[in-house]
Parts: sequence; C-alpha cells; structure tokens
Amino acid sequence: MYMNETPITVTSPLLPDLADFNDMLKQIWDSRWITNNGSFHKQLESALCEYLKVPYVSLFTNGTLPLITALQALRITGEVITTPYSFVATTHALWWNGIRPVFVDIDWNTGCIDPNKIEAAITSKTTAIMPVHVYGKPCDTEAIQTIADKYGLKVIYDAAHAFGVEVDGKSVLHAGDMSTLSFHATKVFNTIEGGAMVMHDEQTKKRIDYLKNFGFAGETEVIAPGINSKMDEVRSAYGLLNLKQVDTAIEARHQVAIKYREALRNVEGIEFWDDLPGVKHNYSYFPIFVHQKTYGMSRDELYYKMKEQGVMGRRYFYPLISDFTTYRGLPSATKDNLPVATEMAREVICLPMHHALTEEDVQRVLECIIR
Ligand code: T4K
Repeated sequence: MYMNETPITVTSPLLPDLADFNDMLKQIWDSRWITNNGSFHKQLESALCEYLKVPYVSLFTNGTLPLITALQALRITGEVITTPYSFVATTHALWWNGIRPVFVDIDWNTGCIDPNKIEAAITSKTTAIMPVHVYGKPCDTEAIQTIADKYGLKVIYDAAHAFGVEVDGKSVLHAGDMSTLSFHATKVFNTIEGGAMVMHDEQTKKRIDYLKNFGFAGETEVIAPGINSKMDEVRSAYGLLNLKQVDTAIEARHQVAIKYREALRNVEGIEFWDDLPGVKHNYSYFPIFVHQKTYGMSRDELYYKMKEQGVMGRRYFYPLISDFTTYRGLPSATKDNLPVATEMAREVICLPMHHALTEEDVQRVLECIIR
C-alpha cells in the first residue's frame, strides 16, 4: 500500500542550516586555515566539554580511530574483554592493535556487557575491558570499575552511542580511563564523519593530541608512532552549528519514543525498553525484540514485511561480532558462551528513530507491527 511512498529510513542526519554553514565556510576561506587544530576545532572541543560536562575532549576524524588510539595510548596488549553485541568497529580496534578479543555475554535489560560474567573471562593475559554503552544505554560502570580495580585492568568505554547520556546528573563519559564517541552522520550529534575521545586529565589530553597528529610533540619531536586523525575546520564548524540544535533533536526523538511505547505496550510478543530511572537518555536507537512464539512471526519475517512497506528498520546488531568470519574461531565466540547476545541478535529490529520523523511516519511504522 505504501510502495509509492518515500522510504522511512532508520535514521536521518541532523543538518545545520545551510546559510549559517555558508557563513562559517566563508570565515574558513578567509582565514585560509583549514585543518591542524584550527580555530573552529578549538571552539568545538571547548563547546563539547561544556555540553558533555567533561573536562577534556579531543576531536577525531571518526569514532573508530579514538578506540584504536586509546588502546595505543594505554599500551594495552594481550587480551581484552569486550562485548559481541556492538558495531564491528569495537572489536576491529582491538584486532588492529594485535590484541585478542575475549567476548563476554550481555545483560538482557540493557544490551550491555554483563559484569557478573566478566571475572570468569579474566586470564593472566587480560589487560583491559572494553564495554559499549550500546544504544546509549549506560553500562553498569560501578560494577565494571570494581572488577577493573581488583585485577588492575584499564577500562575503555566505546561510548559511540552515548552522546549526552547522564546517570544521576553525571555524564557517563566520566567512567573508566577513557571514553570514545562517534559523530558519524547516523548519530544523534554528527559532524558528517567525526568522533572524539574523552579523558580525565591534562597530561592524557596532551598525549592523545600528539598521538592523533603522528606523535608530534613539537616541530622536531615525535614521542610515539602516532596516527593522523585530526578533525578539519569544515567539520568542526558544522559540529558547532549542530551542537546548537542537538537538544531540540533529542527532544523530538524522545517524543517518537513516547509514541512507539504507547502504541506497542500491549502488543503481545513485542518487547522494548522503558527509560531507566535517573538516566538522561539520548534516544539514539529504538530497538524492539520480536518473540516469535507469542508474536506469531519471526523477527526476519517482520523485518522484510516492514521493508516491503518502505519502513527501513535495521537489525543492529545482527550478526553478532563473534559470528563474523574474522572472529568466529575465537574460543570465546561460541553460542554457548553468549546465549543472551545470541538471542538478542536474533530478535532485534531497530525502528526508525530520528528528529525528523513525522506523526504520519510514526503511524506507518506502527501499522507494520500492530496487526
Ligand atoms: N562503535 C560503535 C558502537 C558504533 O556503533 C560505531 C559506528 C563505531 C564504534 C565506529 O564509529 P565511526 O567510525 O563510524 O564514526 C552505521 C554507521 O556507519 C556507523 O557509524 C555506526 N556505528 C553503525 C551502527 O551504523 P551502516 O552501514 O548501518 O549505515 P548506513 O550507511 O546503512 O546508514 C543507515 C541509514 O542512515 C541509511 O539507511 C539512511 C541514513 N543515512 C545514512 C547516511 C550515511 C542518511 O540518511 N544519510 C547519510 O548520509 O553503519
């Protein structure tokens, strides 16, 4: 029935006003300073510190390179405990550092790594834990830190989805040794491509700034085999404009979440999460879990039915990272070791969720699911 209508995609980028962006481009052109810690880069770093309520932010060109760089900066080696229920970049960052990923199962109530299962996975080679605040749901950071302290492990959070998320008024980005963000086009806050690392002290900020600039600590000094991951002035300017409208965008997402929850609450066989008490959410994703037996249709049947109607939900995160050819041979990659993650990956569909969804869009999505 909707074949001729515009597809409703899982997300849609938040775009700055073009005239405002043009004004900023003019300033960049006039200054002739287009990258390498320029004026808009500095402004965006300090604006993000203020918005995210954190002391130090280092901008990157995407959300994958700060993960790779964090592991380098902390000299992580051997084995790292991580989650299979994430975007593949999380585990790739370990592999690129020659580190062996050790997958630990997740908690059904959040999709995040289950702290109760971490200790059993620790060996003499374990040096760190890399959890993910998946969908922006905060991990149990206290429990994870307790384990890390007990065994002397570092904690690097992949907070790619957790822009602006707070627990009891405090940013989740304070947890662990470092956190990384993605500002990809598909994220709540985007700089087209982009990302950042959040750290807690000035020394680390300095070191990370060196590492993302080839390791240069001055004109003639290189302190480590660094990489090039500097955000340019054009994207920094774009980010400054988007930051001004991100709260409005998050509130629009919140309203969509309210409508989805109201309509789906009594649909048998469809499960979703409510907001967690004390948590400021960013509504970056809206996952539902399709219980085939009670819903009467499998996740994939519903997924393809939605697609036929032009409703482009996505199966984030299916397949599990541990099921990809690169990783499935690892001892921790078995279904027996990862029963919750395996079930979640089999049942999940992320519904369209973004700031520009109209009432009509929301109804079109819901009509596919409610029969
Ligand atoms: N850690 C985690 C936990 C992550 O989720 C990610 C990235 C990373 C690390 C790494 O961060 P980055 O290095 O990417 O900064 C997307 C994104 O490319 C990826 O950033 C994201 N996670 C992942 C979950 O999703 P795809 O392949 O699903 O995106 P794509 O191109 O299919 O886009 C999805 C939909 O968004 C489209 O159907 C329509 C809409 N869209 C997309 C783009 C790019 C637009 O409307 N306009 C656009 O320009 O991976």
